[in-house]
Amino acid sequence: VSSQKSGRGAFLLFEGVDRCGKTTQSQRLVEYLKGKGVAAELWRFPDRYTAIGRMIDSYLSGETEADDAAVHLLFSANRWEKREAMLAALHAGHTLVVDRYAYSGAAFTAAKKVPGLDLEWCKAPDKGLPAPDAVIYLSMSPEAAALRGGYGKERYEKEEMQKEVSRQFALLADDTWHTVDAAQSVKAVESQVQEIAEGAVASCSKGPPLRLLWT
Ligand code: 2DT
Repeated sequence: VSSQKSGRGAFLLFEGVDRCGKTTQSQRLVEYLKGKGVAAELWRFPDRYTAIGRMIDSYLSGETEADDAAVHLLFSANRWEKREAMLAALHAGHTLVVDRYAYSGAAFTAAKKVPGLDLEWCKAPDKGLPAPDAVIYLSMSPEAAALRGGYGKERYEKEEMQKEVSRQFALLADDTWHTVDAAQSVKAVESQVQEIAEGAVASCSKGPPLRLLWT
């Protein structure tokens, strides 16, 4: 795989419950792609370093309280504020390996079961964002994930919440999804991830138009 000038980079997205290995696998994939001569960058959402991202960070850490709908819209705005930079990078031929995106956005808020904030409501603000070329869903039961050294102290890191999140993720699976069993060894997961990524990078080098999310 090599990025051809006429094509574009691939948008590769990792999703999954907390502690499924997304962060490790996304870092390893970037290193692997770079080693193959692919211009690859690691991105993650929420991006906690913008003004909106700092509000999200303060909410997740439990430092501040906020209305669930308002917080949902902040997470979405945090993606919209990165839209132009994402498009520029992809069109410049850079492959983006992204750790969480709008699927986490919809799954986590819908998992709260707030009246009115159903899955369709949760998806609406992200409609029209750049859509991933491939979603790599690292599938793992919340029980197994919890055994991996336990959850941290952030707001959503509780087994009950994670169970509901994984139910919501299942409702979001679409034709870009590749489910990888995250309970396998790091190496086994890694090689499946590499195969999916190489396929997407190769087809994006032919320059297919980027799709718009949920439209
Ligand atoms: P990290 O642990 O990966 O930093 O995620 N989340 C994330 C949402 O509720 N909505 C979103 O749109 C996104 C991207 C998932 C921090 C937590 O934020 C949740 C876990």
